[in-house]
Amino acid sequence: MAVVALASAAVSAQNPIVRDQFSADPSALVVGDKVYVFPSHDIKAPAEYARKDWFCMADYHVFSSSNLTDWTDNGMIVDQWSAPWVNASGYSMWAPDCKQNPNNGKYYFFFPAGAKPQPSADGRRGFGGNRVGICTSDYPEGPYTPEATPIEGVGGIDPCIFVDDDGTGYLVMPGITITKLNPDWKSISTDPADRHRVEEVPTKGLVEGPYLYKHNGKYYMTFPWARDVEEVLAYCMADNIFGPYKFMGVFFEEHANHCWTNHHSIIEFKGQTYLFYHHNEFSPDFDKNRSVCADSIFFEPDGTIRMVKPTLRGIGVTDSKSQIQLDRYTQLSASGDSIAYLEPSNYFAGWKTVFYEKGAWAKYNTVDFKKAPKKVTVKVVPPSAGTLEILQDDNVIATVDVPADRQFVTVSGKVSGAKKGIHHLKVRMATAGKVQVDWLTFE
Ligand code: FUB
Repeated sequence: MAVVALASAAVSAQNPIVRDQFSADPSALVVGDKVYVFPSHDIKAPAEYARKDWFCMADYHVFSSSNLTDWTDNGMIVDQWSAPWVNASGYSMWAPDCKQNPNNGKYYFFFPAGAKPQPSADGRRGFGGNRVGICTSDYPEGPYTPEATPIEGVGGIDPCIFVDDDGTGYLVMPGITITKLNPDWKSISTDPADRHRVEEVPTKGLVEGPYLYKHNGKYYMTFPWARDVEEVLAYCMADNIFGPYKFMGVFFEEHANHCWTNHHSIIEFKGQTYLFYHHNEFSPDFDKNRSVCADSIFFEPDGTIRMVKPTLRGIGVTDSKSQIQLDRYTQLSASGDSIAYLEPSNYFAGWKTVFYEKGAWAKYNTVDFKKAPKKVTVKVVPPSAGTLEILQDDNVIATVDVPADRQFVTVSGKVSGAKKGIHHLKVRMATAGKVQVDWLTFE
């Protein structure tokens, strides 16, 4: 039944969506039939950067996807050496945002960073302070051109740009303040009537990352909140952009692995609302090296936000011909299987699903079988021995034997009775033993 084979399927990505580098603070933007994500970029501190226990961020990349499953890195937007006003040894390019200016169709990438030290009154050079700058482009994937100077009158971190239905742009900053942008989006209005501070928020634990979103005519001011220790995500609602807002509570709890920060954005894409956020899956022991994730978000009939469940399965429909990372499961059986890192010394290598009890299963929802498959190939990790059943919904469509006497790279099984279309996939241990699965794919 089982044959040795080599698979040549494409790798598909689930949570975290960026799997070859750290990424954080995702700002998502829908452009046509694609989603663009503008995260910040955590790196390991280089020798010249003294703060080894702190955020270290020297540039930004932009990612895109049309199926929310396969993400393309479109390259770098700007770095601390090419932005004229940025302190080139600051490693402080924190949470950005990018939106299209309806007045000229260009994409405006707003980013905070430590500015070059300025001469001080006593002649010594000091810290230039956190400022917010802009890069512009004709296309969301770039190339982007940085402005020579940061925005006049704006200090701090974590800019969020909100574009209202009438095309007016607003700059939202921690505090939380909302200020009208001038039509060129390179400056803010100085008219006090164009500025509002949101007062109806918790008085403690609000330091960063507000994100203003509009849904069904209501304004949702969402923000990270260090309610106890680590940040949860909470929100206020209003009928008008300048309020009054009403505090509504939490919609996303702390991460199980104690990442202190969270930072998010919300989009609607093809009729579904999604939350982009981050945690530290690829760096469980150091929460300044984070990874971007995405999950669905739902509104109750009264407009309130249902508590979001963070998943490993993430979003998007997975192609049955891709390497399906079963460890990014939708659901696991109550006992008999678990998820482990493939290589404890290299978290970027990803995870495996370990079955060690007869009857244990892992479910992976929404796989697109464009044609009824004839063959399944499973990449197993030695030591492995036992038999797996592959199910489409509740029907067994293949049985794959993994004999103990050989160190397989991949094992294949014949598929019969499978249907085409979008189905849920389940993999079940049919015998005693232990089988460790890296991925599986269909032909
Ligand atoms: O990424 C650096 C900082 O951590 C961001 O600016 C904050 O929002 C927090 O995520």
